[in-house]
Amino acid sequence: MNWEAILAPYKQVIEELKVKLKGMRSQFEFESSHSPIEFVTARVKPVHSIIEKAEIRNISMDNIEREIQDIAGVRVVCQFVDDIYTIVGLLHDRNDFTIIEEKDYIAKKKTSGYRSYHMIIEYPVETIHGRKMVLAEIQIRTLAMNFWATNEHSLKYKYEGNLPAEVQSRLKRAAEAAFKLDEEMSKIRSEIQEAQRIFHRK
Ligand code: 0O2
Ligand code: 0O2
Repeated sequence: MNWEAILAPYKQVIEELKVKLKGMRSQFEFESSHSPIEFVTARVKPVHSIIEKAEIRNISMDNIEREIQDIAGVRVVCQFVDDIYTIVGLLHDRNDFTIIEEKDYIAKKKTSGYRSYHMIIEYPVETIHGRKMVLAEIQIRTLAMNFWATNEHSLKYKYEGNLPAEVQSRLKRAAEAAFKLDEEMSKIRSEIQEAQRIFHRK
């Protein structure tokens, strides 16, 4: 398979989405209001991960682009839980892509303790061979959720997916602590924002 050719449109999609989301952040900053976006990262799934996921899920190579929805992945990280829903609302109002699926793992966390809001979108990308519809996954989460997910991901990698029970239960407790942190920060949100506005002006 010519992976470079297959992945080229995905690379373009994540670059375009990064520009658009970072543009939203700048607009909030120009208007000197609180930006619901702290930072944006993106990646094209590495070929070995695509192949591995296809094998585990019994997906034939012909169906990879339809069945693996996170070949293009964009992550939006926010300060507060409410910011996540502000972004979700803003993404709903756009007409440069179609939202085809949404999963709210904040309202309903995964058994691992994972929390985030996921959106699968269909994004039209212009190539020299015409327009191509490409699927992409947008993950929206707070800094605390991101901290947890990053650490849990590293541990899963280390233990090749088989986390010892003790580590699993520690991670579940850590997930609850991260959520508690989000709740506490939300309660003093207006004070934090006031402080950040003063700092920004200086
Ligand atoms: P800014 O304006 O400094 O935030 P790029 O193509 O270089 O724009 P790339 O290669 O995708 O982006 O980089 P990466 O590693 O995905 O990170 C994207 C942006 O997220 C970078 O900012 C990082 O500084 C920022 N970032 C990553 N992790 C954290 C974090 O834990 N906290 C904060 N505050 N930012 C983080 P840029 O793109 O340089 O732009
Ligand atoms: P990567 O690139 O290693 O992150 P579904 O088919 O709907 O049942 P699917 O397709 O896995 O499930 O979608 P889901 O559950 O929405 O998760 C997709 C991505 O969300 C994962 O990508 C992870 O990035 C992230 N994610 C989901 N659950 C967890 C979790 O328990 N811990 C962490 N750290 N991340 C999670 P991949 O494919 O695992 O790949």
